[in-house]
Amino acid sequence: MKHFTSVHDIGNLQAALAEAVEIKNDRFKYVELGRNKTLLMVFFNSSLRTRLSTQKAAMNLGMNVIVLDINQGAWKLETERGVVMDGDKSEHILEAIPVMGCYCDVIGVRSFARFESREFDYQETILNQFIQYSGRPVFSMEAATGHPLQSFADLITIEEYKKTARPKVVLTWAPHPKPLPQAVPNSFAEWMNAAGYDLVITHPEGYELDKKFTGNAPIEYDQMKAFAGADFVYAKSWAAYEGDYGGILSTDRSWTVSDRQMAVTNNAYFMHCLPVRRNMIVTDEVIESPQSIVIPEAANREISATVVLKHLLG
Ligand code: AN0
Ligand code: CP
Repeated sequence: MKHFTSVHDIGNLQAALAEAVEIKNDRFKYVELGRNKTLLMVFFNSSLRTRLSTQKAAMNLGMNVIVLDINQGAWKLETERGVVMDGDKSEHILEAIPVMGCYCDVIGVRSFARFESREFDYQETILNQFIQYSGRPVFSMEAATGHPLQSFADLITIEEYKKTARPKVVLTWAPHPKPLPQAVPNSFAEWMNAAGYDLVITHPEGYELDKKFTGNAPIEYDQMKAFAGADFVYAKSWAAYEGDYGGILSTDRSWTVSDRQMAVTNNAYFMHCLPVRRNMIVTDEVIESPQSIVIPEAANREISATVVLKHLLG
């Protein structure tokens, strides 16, 4: 695997899941693979899980790790070509990226959607610049349109908890005070489709995601109908993709996942990528219930990252 930016890069999904089980049974099995190899993690945005789980994954493989927070101590980077750099940005990303590539063997990049231009975000301009100019294998730690390390961990988690071969998985929008990227729901839909699960997406009208990711997954605008018989509920807030790109179209708190909706499911497990705002996305009762698997889901980030780094090293 040269780069890891979507489900298409992981190859056979069943083989990848088998590797996840192998790693989970013995996380240090490939500790020699990364000896004297260096991972550089570049963060343009905040992180708790991705930072810790990816560093742990690299340590599982015997790698050295460098973390760069672009917004804390690095030079402010210009990302557009052709700009007269007479403002507050001291360095251009077109020099910064190849320089970063000099000091490492693999690069992870976190660069969220900016919501300034749908084209800029959906072309994955920043991530692709790393791929083009770093000379290193690059992986997404959540880029503008996808968060594949999260979705891979989500898939591993569902495989661990599912009681039927093809569970009903409901991706539900939920309200949030800030406009959030579509990266997590995009990737989640893509991975669930690839796994062949019965995926249903529910959100208020106007929140349709890019079909490139959701494919043929049905959209049910009635959240209660969507939840009926669900085996897994995956909550996430996102801003509009169509029309008012990056806009908040609804603040309707009846979409907050509560016991009311969970009652019509097939005793569904509750999932969320975290960080989650309680009583906006999900009530205290649901996230604290025995059906909430958000912590094992987060724990599996170490496993998905270990499998992906192993591929990038191999
Ligand atoms: C980010 C998002 O919604 O994409 C990261 C989630 C992993 N969440 C926030 O910014 C709150
Ligand atoms: N789920 C996830 O990617 O969390 P962080 O933003 O804390 O890394």
